[in-house]
Amino acid sequence: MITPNLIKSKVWKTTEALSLSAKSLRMLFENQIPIVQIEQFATNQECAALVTQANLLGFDTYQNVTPKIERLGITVFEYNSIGKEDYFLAVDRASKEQYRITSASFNPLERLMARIRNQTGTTVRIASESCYGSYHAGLIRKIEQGTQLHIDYAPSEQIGWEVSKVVGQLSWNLYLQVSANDRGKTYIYDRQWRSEDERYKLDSYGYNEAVVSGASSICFQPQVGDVFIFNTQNYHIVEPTEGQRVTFTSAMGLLPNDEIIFWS
Ligand SMILES: O=C(O)CCC(=O)C(=O)O
Ligand SMILES: [Fe+2]
Repeated sequence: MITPNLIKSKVWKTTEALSLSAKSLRMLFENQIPIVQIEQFATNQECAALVTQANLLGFDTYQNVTPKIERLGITVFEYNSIGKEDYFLAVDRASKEQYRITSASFNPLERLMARIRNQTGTTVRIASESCYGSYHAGLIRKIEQGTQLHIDYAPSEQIGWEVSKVVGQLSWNLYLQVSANDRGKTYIYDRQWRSEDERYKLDSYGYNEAVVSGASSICFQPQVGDVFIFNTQNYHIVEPTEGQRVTFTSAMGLLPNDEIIFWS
């Protein structure tokens, strides 16, 4: 059990990455630890096969996002301005496209959901919306020029969507391809978004770095096949890389009834 009623913003008790368990997930939702790491979640071969298939289908570029980020799959972030109805109309096509990729290798989302189900014993499912049905979950994403400093937090960003009911939000990334050099690290700050931070907002998603001034941070250098999970109410930023940096990713949230939901 994850006990969502305990969720409060706390400071990190450690900067170490913990392995996946019911306890470490709860600590991550409560912002007591910065990351959960699952080493060797997938083999190099499994990851390479996903990248090959994704490249065959071709990536789209995120709308209204600089620097450029590419993805396969749809996001609530982009459909916020287009409309919820259109998002749900696009789910079927996105799921079929995802199947064409994962059927050539394996489905990282299903593997992760099964592991979390085993560890926590709680209901673990794809998010759904009354009247519209299932959300899409699972992007293949290329972040090569880095990101701005940002958060991903449905209670503040997806108002009016069911996913905004989560009491804590995480992101998980399976690193499918990374460049050999020492770049493309992900930095996470021990500083969670609060409503008064909106004055630091720069554009569609970036925040001025003054918002994290004085906050401690950790960074990690992903290896192919690893999964890293972190709390996306915390400010975070990905540094640019030279070459390819491809992940399989989605959002993951805890509902007040203890269910864990996934969406993109
Ligand atoms: O690619 C990464 O390491 C993290 C990307 C990110 O901003 C997220 O997953 O929320
Ligand atoms: Fe993010």
